[in-house]
Amino acid sequence: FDTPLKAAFQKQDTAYGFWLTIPSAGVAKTILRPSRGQFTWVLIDAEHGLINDTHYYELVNAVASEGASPIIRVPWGEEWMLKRALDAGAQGIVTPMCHSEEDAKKIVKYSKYPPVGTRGYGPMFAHSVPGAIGAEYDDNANDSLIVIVQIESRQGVESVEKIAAVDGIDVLFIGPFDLAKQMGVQRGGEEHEAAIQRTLKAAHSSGKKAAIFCTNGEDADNRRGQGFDMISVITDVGVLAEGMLRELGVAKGQ
Ligand code: 3PY
Repeated sequence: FDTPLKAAFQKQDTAYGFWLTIPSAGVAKTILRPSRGQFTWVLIDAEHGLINDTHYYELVNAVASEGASPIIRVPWGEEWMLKRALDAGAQGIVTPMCHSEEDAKKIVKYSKYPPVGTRGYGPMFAHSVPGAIGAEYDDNANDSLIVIVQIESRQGVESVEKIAAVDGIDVLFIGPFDLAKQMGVQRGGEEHEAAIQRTLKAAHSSGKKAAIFCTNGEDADNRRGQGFDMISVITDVGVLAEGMLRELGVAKGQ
């Protein structure tokens, strides 16, 4: 069952998405409706921002009903957190701070139903998410859902080839902000960029996809040129603040 993100990966298309931090189906739809088809996925962020797991169901449905893949970033790679995100109908999950091969194996185990993993059964609403895996959910969840881990620490980068090789991991997602902080280096500096490039290469060498968080279109275009497969262009709050202030400046003749 090809979700929009999975289909883009199969076609080798660059999959563009954005970061949703405001718990509002209205915000998600306001962005997705006019851009229909151009954003392949939306990251529903429950690690940071205002979203918690009681918002998942409504947000997942809002995103899926506009033809994009709802991807939930859980607060941490805990089994119960992954289970609740997947049960709400997420088409993929992102877990922060994957430091090792063991971390990656644990995330795969928590994300897959037996006999592959240990995911508990109770997909409350996953069967009815529009355009998703639908009634066939139970039999196809293991193969259809996309498992994404974030590489955003020195330990993660040092183990990145082993993480990429873990069966069931689909995407390595770079968090450039945390990566810089955790490494104690400048964002955009030489060491930081080398870690990003090593992660990109490790993903592709293992036949996996590479993703990255960007803060604007120019940044995203640069990463597209480098061969990233999944790119977050900007955040909801980023656009709101920038857009409003830009127009205020115009209004003031600045
Ligand atoms: C990071 O840059 O650290 C992220 O996880 C994306 O916000």
